[in-house]
Formats: sequence, structure tokens, C-alpha cells
Amino acid sequence: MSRQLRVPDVKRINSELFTLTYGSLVAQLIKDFEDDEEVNKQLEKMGYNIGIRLIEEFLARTNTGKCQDLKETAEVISKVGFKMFLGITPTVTGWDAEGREFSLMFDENPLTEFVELPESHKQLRYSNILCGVLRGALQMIHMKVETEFVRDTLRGDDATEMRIRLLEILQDQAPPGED
Ligand code: MYR
Repeated sequence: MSRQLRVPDVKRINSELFTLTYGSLVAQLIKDFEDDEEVNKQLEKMGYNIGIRLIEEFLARTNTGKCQDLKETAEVISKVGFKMFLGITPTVTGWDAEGREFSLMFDENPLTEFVELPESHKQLRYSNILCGVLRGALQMIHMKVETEFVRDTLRGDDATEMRIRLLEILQDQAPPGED
């Protein structure tokens, strides 16, 4: 009788572990702060502190040169940044007339697999850590941005959309850490 060797799908297991780990982080914050708005802030702040470090790895691993404009930056964020760190490629869309604002549309989001938000947490911006990561990473390349999930299927919206607004191009200065 031949024995079948089953090779575990390590990628899938890692991804599930990642999702569950993030879920427990959010659950712990909810327990600690008992207020969705405060949890949203904490997630964003954590993301920011990750982003200001993660950009170094991103630039080192990708050899990305300076982008010509925000449109190019947006494409790099989606096709290289998100692809590299989360294995997804959100769609860049929704540009304003001045080319200073755009949206990332998430058809998939590894953070929210298996997640359902209870009615009592409808104000929770569950994936807000991603807003912070992007704000921190862009701050390090001198772009001060505002980032926000304006729609989220987890909250019952028809799509998941992060809006990114360029506020200012910064002069050379040390990035403020947020603790
Ligand atoms: C430049 O103009 O200096 C290069 C611009 C590259 C910006 C790329 C930012 C990557 C952010 C990664 C986000 C990943 C979120 C999980």
C-alpha cells in the first residue's frame, strides 16, 4: 500500500496565522480601550510606526528610484508595495482634478479574512493599521499624506476603499516618531 505524503501549504498557513494574529491584536485593543474611535487611532499609530521602518526594507529590496509624481507613486504603492508585503494589488482609482488625491480599492484584504464585525463595533476601522503604514512610509519619502478607509465591506459597504490625500511635500527633516 502506498503512503501518501501530504505537504502542508505553508503559504496558506502563514497567511491564516497572520490574519488570526492581527485579529487578536484588534481584540486586545478593544478590550483595553473599550472605544472604537480610540482603537482606530491606536491601530493607525501602530501602522505609522511600522511604516516609517518598513520603507527602508521596501527601498532596499526593490531598488525603487524617485517617482516623478503622485500617480507614479500610487502605482508603485499598489503594484510593488502591497504586492510585496501583503500579496495583493489594490486598484488605483478616483483621482481628483489636481492629481493630489486617489483611492485604493481592495478586492481582497488578508487582514479581514474570516472576520465579521458585530453590530456593537460598527465604528471600528478594522484595517486602520494599513492607513498608518502608508502614512508612515510616505512620510519617510517626504510626502505628508492623510489616509482613511472611507468604505469597508466589513461595515456593510459595497466596497473597501482607502482614500489617500497628499497634504504637503516635506523639506528634509527627521520623521516624528509616534508612541
Ligand atoms: C519615491 O518616490 O521615492 C519612491 C516611492 C515609493 C513609495 C512606496 C511606498 C511603499 C509603501 C508600502 C505599503 C505597504 C502596505 C502593506
